[in-house]
Amino acid sequence: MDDRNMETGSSASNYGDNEHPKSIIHIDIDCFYAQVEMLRNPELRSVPLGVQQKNIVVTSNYEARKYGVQKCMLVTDAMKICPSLKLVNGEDLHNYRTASNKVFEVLQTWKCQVEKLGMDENFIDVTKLVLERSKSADVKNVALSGHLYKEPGIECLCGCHIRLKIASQIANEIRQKIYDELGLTTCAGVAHNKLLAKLICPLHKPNDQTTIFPDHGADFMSTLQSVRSIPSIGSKTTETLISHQIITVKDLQEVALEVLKKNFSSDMAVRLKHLSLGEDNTPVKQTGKPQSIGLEDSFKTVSLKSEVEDKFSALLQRLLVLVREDGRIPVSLRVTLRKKDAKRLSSHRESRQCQISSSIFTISNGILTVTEAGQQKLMTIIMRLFNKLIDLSKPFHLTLVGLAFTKFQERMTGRSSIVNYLMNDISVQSVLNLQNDCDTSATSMDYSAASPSSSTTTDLSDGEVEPSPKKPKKVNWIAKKRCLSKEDVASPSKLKVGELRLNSKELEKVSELRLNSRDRSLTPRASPAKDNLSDTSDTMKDVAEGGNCEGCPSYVDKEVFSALPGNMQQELKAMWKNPSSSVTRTSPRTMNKAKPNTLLKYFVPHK
Ligand code: DCP
Ligand code: MG
Ligand code: MG
Repeated sequence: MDDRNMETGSSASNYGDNEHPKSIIHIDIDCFYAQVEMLRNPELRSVPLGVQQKNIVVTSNYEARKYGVQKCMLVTDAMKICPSLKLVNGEDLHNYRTASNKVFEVLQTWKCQVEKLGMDENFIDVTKLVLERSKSADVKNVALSGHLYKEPGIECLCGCHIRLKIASQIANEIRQKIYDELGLTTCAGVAHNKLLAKLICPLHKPNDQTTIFPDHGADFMSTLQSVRSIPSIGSKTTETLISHQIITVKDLQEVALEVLKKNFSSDMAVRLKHLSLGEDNTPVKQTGKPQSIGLEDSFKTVSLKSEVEDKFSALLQRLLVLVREDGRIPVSLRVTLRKKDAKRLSSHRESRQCQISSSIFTISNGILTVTEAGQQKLMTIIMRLFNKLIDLSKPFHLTLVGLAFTKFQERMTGRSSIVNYLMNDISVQSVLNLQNDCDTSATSMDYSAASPSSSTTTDLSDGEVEPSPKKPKKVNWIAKKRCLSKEDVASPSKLKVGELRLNSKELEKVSELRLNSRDRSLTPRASPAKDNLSDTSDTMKDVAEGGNCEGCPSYVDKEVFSALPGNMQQELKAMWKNPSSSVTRTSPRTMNKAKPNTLLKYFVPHK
């Protein structure tokens, strides 16, 4: 990276100075919650509508916006400026989440990388599609769809103007399809990177789209009034920048890199500079299941432990609904607080998390459930974490509490581990993720930082995607070893990988059947649920009792385990007893060199 380039405002190589090969579309649904409500009740279409959460109008339809009803306005203020405002309660997010998932499904049909950002936004990398079309279309005469931020002075030599025009056509098709299939109107931004695509998107609202060419990136960025408008610049960075009188994006463009380096790491300083100039090289990362599922509740002030407990209890109830919809078993819980602090310019959250035993959750008729006792157990864990964050011997004042399940049961060892094939629910997850093929090596920009905080927010931050499993032979092998009942036949563990590559609907069905079969094969757990506030995983220690599966972790399918050769059973038990010396950490490469008489000889390493 050449610092001189940064200071003169020109970009450096890997941010793509003269070459702008990518075509990125950002889609944002218009007045999202309000549109969902209007679809449910078409009478609301013609009236000014506000969606209320607590005492805030979290969004309003465009009819209400004509009166000046803005997002996140107090209900009292909104009613003052628009007495005819119709309010609907938007605290149950279920319908919004369903609509959000449907939009994501539509976007997937373009066979491009799609990254979900919050509930109503998505990035689509249409680079390949644009290249394909540019071969067949009369590219020179291709027309731009929608608005252009600014007419170009000269054509960019890399040909990006034509490519972005093609991308704008694709954006229009995407928006049309979302409307035709779901009845939702959207806005789109088209650019050569995610940063500009997102920021240009709301330029013409609603139901419209805008394209920006790379040469106008820095110019457009200089119009942004606050550095906070830049996604990935969070509250802390904003505070630091403001304290150095860097308030607008233009300020950030103009400040010397050396000044930034005094206050941030060198990498961060350079990145801030690039962002201010509209340069961003983060990839569109295919979204899989959310990395965490959480809820927050904010309020004026809470100073009593009993009140905090009530807040957490209410959040937990709602969170358990979300987790049930998700279907994965959580193994880690995070508690977040925001302490009242008049001195700080912006909010500041503190969190503590711990592992939780998967045995708190049970699967009943294919549905993830938590018993009354399990819920109490979770509340005990939550309050224990709370006690770690707050010194109860002194008064405290909180303005926000949050709860999130941050990790889910997943394959616990290397790809080649036999453990993977013994885990009932895990195989379901792996099958469901066969279609997710993402580049986990690249770091993604944290666009969520730009989202305003609300009275109640849903943290469905996407990110980590499980690696696709590659285990046809072993899956089949285990299947043969099992004595199957008739209804077990649809279980994915008995299908060849070819059969596992199903469409999403079929996958859902398979998942259901799999969960049912898991339900049948799991023994009741004798050991009480336990949580572990330390860093070590207790999931491995979560031991089920009884039969010849004694000593196996509870996620192991007993039926499968008992079908294994004796020495393999022994080896697995030894491995579970002492995970640190586990053969499962063996890399696929070294597996060939495994000693005779280890369980590894039963398996063919992955290629
Ligand atoms: N939302 C929320 N709390 C906030 C901001 C938004 O609960 N502080 C919810 C309500 C919105 C949805 O998220 O409908 C999407 O947020 P947007 O910022 O995209 O706002 P809208 O989609 O409502 O309006 P726009 O047409 O401006 O995109
Ligand atoms: Mg929106
Ligand atoms: Mg949005």
